[in-house]
Amino acid sequence: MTWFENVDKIKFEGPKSNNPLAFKFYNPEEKINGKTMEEFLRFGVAYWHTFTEDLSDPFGVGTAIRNWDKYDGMDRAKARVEAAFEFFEKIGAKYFCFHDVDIAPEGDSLRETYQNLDTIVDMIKNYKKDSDVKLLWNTANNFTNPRFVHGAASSSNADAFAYAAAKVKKQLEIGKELGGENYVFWGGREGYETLLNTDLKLEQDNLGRFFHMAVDYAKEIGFDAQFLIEPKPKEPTTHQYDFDAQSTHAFLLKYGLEDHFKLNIEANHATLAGHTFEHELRYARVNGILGSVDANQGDPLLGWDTDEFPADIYSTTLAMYEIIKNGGLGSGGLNFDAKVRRGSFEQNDLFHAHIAGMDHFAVGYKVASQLAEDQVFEKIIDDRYASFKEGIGKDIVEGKADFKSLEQHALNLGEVENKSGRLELIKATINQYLLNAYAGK
Ligand code: XLS
Ligand code: CA
Ligand code: CA
Repeated sequence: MTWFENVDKIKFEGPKSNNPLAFKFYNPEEKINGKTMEEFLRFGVAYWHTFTEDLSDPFGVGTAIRNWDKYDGMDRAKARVEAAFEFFEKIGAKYFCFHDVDIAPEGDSLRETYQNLDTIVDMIKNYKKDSDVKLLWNTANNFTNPRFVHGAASSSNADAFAYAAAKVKKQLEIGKELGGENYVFWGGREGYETLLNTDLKLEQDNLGRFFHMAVDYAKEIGFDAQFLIEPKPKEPTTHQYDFDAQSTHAFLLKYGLEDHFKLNIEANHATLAGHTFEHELRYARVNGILGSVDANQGDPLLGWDTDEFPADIYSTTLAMYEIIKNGGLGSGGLNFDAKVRRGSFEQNDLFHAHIAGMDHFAVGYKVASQLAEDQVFEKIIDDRYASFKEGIGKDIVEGKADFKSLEQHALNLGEVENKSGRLELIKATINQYLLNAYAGK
């Protein structure tokens, strides 16, 4: 049985190819800095957007045409596993990610849900035996079901807190069973709609308690995956507690969780927070908490979490620059938390979309590697901050200055002389690198 009949394994054909089912820029075997693109980029497929998503939106029903939808319930869940492994092989992604509810339907009770999960997890385990595809991360969906209407770990209802804990416990066990390399917490409803009925302190303290319990349980069962929190400022709640990288970092520090968590940075969540993708990556990188990436993009005209496939090579270049400077993503990867548009309802669009995403990150990777090799930004930044390498600047950095010595320095200065920031030149240089990368090929 094959689920994608008209598609063979996607190959690299180079920038001149017109074949919609071929990579133009992503060459898995090409080496950059001693590593193949495949090894460095660690692409992941998001189970929910690729196999579970029906492309419905708040105003319209699903449009997706999927072979596996001729079944329902557990039969459909099993068909999806078959289709998923065929897709992973054909697109050549080595990782995948899922929520509990993506892989198996919820039963009438938590016990029945567990049974459904166990059946599917056994099946995935079997498929994994004949494949080198690995689990990048799994997670518990503690936001869709009405039981989480007031939140999960930050719910006003202790029973919802307990139910959420049970679901995470089960996913930690499954992560261990499937050799998951990371485990993600995205606080879908961990936030509030209004302060008028919210005990903000209790909710955040409970969230801290919940994360500690998760850390303890993972330790107890010997599950040593990297824990990741995925920041997002809003949607579905008005205010989400893991607002952005910086506020999540503050939360981790406040609750003594900093040794156990890194961040999963999503491009679209960055823009919802009013930041660039590279801002969130940079903040996480320089603070040693960049763990993994949800590779997508938003639509600045809409301002929702549209989860589009990455197509902006300027953005993928700056993102890959941060990832290169981070020394790669460690156990993390580039997970396409992205869905095809509602109008792209044919099954093959799933291939076109992933090819585009992989190609655009490959371009970004190549250009960013060249920028890093030529030390383009390093030179600019070194020069810009040169005043901190000698004299009074060096004293400031080394903690040898105080207000009295600074005043003395200022009194003798005359006036402060600044140098140009040269932003236009910098942008033109980036474009030059982008345009030159494939020139003549
Ligand atoms: C939703 C999030 C979600 C997480 C995993 O906006 O991106 O899909 O990645 O729960
Ligand atoms: Ca995400
Ligand atoms: Ca998202």
